Amino acid sequence: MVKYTLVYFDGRGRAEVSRILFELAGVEYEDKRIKGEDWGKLKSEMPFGQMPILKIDDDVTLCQSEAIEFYLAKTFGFAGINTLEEAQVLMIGNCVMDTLMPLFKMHGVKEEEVKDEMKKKYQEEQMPKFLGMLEKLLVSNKGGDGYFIGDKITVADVKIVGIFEWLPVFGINVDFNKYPKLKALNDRVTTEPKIAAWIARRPESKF
Ligand SMILES: N[C@@H](CCC(=O)N[C@@H](CS)C(=O)NCC(=O)O)C(=O)O
Repeated sequence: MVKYTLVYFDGRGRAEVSRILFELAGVEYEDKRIKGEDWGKLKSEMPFGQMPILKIDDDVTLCQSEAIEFYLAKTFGFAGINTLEEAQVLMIGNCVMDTLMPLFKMHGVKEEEVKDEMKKKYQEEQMPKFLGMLEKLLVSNKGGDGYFIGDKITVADVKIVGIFEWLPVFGINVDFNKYPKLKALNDRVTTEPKIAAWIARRPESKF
């Protein structure tokens, strides 16, 4: 049996998609959560100075959340059924990360006025545009009542849940009713029994 250790802060953040993939696959792993005060001395041990990382059998260490997610998705069968679907899975994943980039930038801004301006633009212009495009991409797969790619859940669908979870963390209000297929997909994914069980028992966290 492969030994997996996922190391991240005590939050959902960039590790949650990987955690959900472990749950979906029913594969055991260690969910190692580093306290903020311990991070300073660990940072230099990380391959790229950041988390998450995934240790595989204590031999290999992967960094970069999206590489970790794709590795797990492919290993567990949630990355599409052929090369084209794999590319489509990565495509949706990149789209999702692009929708969140302005948020991450905003987070680093110190001046409150600039931050408020960025937030307003994000909430009123950028995010609605991104969500509209994602809704269209979803609909382009057989009307959008299933999943983003093919006929079964992939990591691309799991990543959508991230949008629904990240926005409230940053105080962004978006009317998801305007994107009914996306909203229904989020509901479908979060009520999938293994995922729902994880959401119900996972540790409470601020982000
Ligand atoms: N591109 C990287 C970004 C990783 C990243 O930004 N990690 C943050 C937490 S979400 C981190 O380790 N922050 C602490 C630091 O940079 O010292 C990924 O997707 O894994």
